Amino acid sequence: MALLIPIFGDQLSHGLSSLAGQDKKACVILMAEVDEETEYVPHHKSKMVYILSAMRHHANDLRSAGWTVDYVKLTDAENSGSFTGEIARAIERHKVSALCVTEAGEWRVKAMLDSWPDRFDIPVEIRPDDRFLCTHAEFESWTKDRKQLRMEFFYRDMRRKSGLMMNGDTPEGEQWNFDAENRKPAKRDLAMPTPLHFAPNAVTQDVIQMVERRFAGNMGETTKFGFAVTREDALRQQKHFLDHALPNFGDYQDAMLTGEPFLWHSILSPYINSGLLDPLELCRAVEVQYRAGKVPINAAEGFIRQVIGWREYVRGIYWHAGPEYVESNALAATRPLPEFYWTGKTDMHCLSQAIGQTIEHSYAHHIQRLMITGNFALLAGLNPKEVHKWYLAVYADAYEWVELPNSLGMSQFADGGMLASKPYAASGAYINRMSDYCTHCSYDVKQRTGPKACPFNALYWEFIARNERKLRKNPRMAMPYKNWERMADADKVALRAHAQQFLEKLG
Ligand code: FAD
Ligand code: DLZ
Ligand code: SF4
Repeated sequence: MALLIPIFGDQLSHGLSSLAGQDKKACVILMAEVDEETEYVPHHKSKMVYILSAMRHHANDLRSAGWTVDYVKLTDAENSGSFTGEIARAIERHKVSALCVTEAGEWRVKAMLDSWPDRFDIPVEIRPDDRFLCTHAEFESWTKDRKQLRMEFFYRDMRRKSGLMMNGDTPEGEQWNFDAENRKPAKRDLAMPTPLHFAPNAVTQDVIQMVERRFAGNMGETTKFGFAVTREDALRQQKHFLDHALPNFGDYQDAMLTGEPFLWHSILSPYINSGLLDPLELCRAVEVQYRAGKVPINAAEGFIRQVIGWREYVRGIYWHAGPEYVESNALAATRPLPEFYWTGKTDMHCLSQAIGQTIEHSYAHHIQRLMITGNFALLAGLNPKEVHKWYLAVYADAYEWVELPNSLGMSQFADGGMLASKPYAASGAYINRMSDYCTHCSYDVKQRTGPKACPFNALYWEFIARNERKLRKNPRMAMPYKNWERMADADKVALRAHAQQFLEKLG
């Protein structure tokens, strides 16, 4: 009689809680490629290649470490297409007496796990996922008696808890946050590191062929596929980032440049989220670089803030908000997602750059996601659920727990401000300040109306006017509303008419 341990595609960690303390000889690990997971959104081809190849490599690593692994491929003739179906088949194959699993990463899969004790009539142990710094109970207790759930205060608690960049009770540099030093626009003459490219081996080639055959219509290219698919290679990219990109990460975190998809970002999120890299180990390595005088404080603190601050905070919000969070639509936005989100074919250069590199690499950095594709969707009033599904589909690092609060909450303000204190809405001026996109665009960022006017400008004012009733009282929106009120009526009419004409053409 065996203990069955199912491991999902975002649980590729040797220290996974469901494996801790188990007698390897008495266990069978089950890993399964299933339609249910490959089809809940039309995943980018590279995202699928990454996850399925990393799963296959992880299964081999576990076998080398002495575990018995039963691995079901998507193309196996008997594959039932669902996790639950595969558990049922494995119970038959291995005479299973009990199940042990690490908790699910999202509501959909949690509901499935919760149904297993009744469905299979054997003991099912669900263990907490201890790859996060903040437990569910800690986050819930942090939310108690707070009117607003703001990341900054949560982040300070995580600094105290982890001891990262702390000297006793005092933050390193006597300041919690060096955000103001993270906003330099980048110049083209700076030498930029490129992330390591890992040439696909035979296992990855097999997955590429299968994905190209089975998901021919999905977004993306696999010809340039170069993600790491093992922990060993992910650690190589981690070291490469620490040595070459981290020193400038702080300064240029918000910058964007034509033809430069990566700048000084780490490109580590796919590895952290699937479990190949340990986020705390990574943050400790960042602090070592800082203490050794190799990177400035705005880089080290800025990076650690993203991981133990934002990443942990959005996970907390996801579980706190509940399964109905996905239905939020505080600004009642209903416009369908334009076709160019899938093709990149638009004459707005900033959008064609951000979407084009997404098609090519299944990657865009934070400011591109927030202030280009996200900002446009917000200003144009695109349906937030469609926007959410797009982000979930197209990025190699996308799992619902991390993607949903970022897209629906932070970027679309669809939760009415549970996550962000104000909408991240901006006109072309912001994009022009933080990038060189406008100098390569057929639109003129300085014009607000007329055939050459940058669409973001009129759309911005249309957004302000359209949502006045909902946003006017937000103290952080006082300035834009003051500016709107000061504007001459004729200008207001012209701006709104221009935006509406543009939106009509959008479909
Ligand atoms: P870096 O810029 O090098 O940052 C370092 C690390 O910090 C990242 O690897 C990531 O683990 C963490 N991080 C930074 N910002 C965030 C954040 N806001 N939330 C959570 N973690 C963060 N991140 C995902 O991991 N998966 C997603 O599906 C995802 N969807 C997003 C959707 C939208 C609309 C927005 C605005 C942001 C989204 N993010 C998501 C957050 C962020 O854009 C990515 O984590 C980051 O771009 C990943 O690239 P990187 O590893 O080079 O990050
Ligand atoms: C994203 C993804 C894909 C495309 N395919 C699989 C799969 O076939 N098998 C699997 O175990 N996991 C896959 N994943 C990742 C899962 O969607 C993720 O692990 C679950 O949503 C659990 O949160
Ligand atoms: Fe984007 Fe407007 Fe700049 Fe063109 S001019 S790149 S549309 S912000």
